[in-house]
Amino acid sequence: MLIRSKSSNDLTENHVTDESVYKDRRQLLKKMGFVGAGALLAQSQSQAFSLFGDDDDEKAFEQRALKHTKSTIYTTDEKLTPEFKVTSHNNFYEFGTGKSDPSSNAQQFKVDPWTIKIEGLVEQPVELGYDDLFSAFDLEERIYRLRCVEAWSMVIPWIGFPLSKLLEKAKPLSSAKYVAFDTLYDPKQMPGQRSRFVGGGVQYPYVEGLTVEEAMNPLALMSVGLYGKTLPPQNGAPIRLVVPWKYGFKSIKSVVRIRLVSSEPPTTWKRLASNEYGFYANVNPAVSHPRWSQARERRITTGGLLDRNRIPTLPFNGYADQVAHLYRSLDLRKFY
Ligand SMILES: Nc1nc2c(c(=O)[nH]1)N[C@H]1C(S)=C(S)[C@@H](COP(=O)(O)O)O[C@H]1N2
Ligand SMILES: [Mo]
Repeated sequence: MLIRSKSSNDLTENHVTDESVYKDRRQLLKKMGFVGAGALLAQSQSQAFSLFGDDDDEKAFEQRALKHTKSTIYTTDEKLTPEFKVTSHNNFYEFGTGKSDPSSNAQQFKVDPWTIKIEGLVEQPVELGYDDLFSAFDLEERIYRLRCVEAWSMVIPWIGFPLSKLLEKAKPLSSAKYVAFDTLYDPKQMPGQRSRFVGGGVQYPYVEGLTVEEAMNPLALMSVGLYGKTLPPQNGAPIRLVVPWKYGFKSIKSVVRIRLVSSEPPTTWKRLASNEYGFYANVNPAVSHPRWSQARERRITTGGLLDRNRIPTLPFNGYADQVAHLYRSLDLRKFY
């Protein structure tokens, strides 16, 4: 089948844990020769990158309301992370490595027209255009926890459709064992892709992957919106993956290509530091990152100065009932 149609101040976030983790990541990149010493001294990332444009007077990206139903299954009673926090505290290295860089540098990002292709080991390659993203599938709101490997977390009302529905359209062959995802590569629009300094030394495009069984799990979501509206660019507009039982870096943003493949595809953070970030990256309080514990997390609930809500991290980020069976034969210390 072929479907074709056409700033906040980040300082309040620099609490002790986050800051040490952040510095650790920067130290790693520095060791690898990607970041100059000057960058480590920079107090504020947004200041450091203000040379990429003073967009205060430029028009902000416009979101539009999305028709959707609310899932009664994929929900939680936990307090939602406020929308302003979900859209201003981001990791999207294509727009800079500071938490407030994506929201300040991505406002001019063009998401329409957009094409996402599903190809590789499939019977029927599929291509969706921008409008298809919102009309080809029923859209559902799901409230998921998002647990970053840096030990902070949010509770986010996403809107989207199951990844399985998209893959089924393409009819994967039985030889397909993995699913590979690519983010857009467009250095003209993404300052991080033009410079190692801005992009944290990541080899672009950002790539991610899942096993076919993981991709077919009902929890795996293709998100096209949050808080009732289309995604803002900093959250991965116009379409991104959300795999809530894995560390946040698996939830790849602004996806343009999905490929069914026969062997484990490269993934961005594993490629950068395979001893620290694995292919599976399931949230696991029992397996520490080599440089910090994963036993607890800072849940962002108000986004205010006193938002110091530290809670235990749950195996598979609290989704063990739905996904633990996928890993019964795997040693999760080895396959981290
Ligand atoms: N293309 C791309 N996708 C990405 C990232 C990135 O830098 N580039 N960062 C990841 C990380 S580390 C996290 S925690 C989540 C953050 O998603 P959010 O900003 O919507 O909360 O996006 C993930 N997806
Ligand atoms: Mo993350």
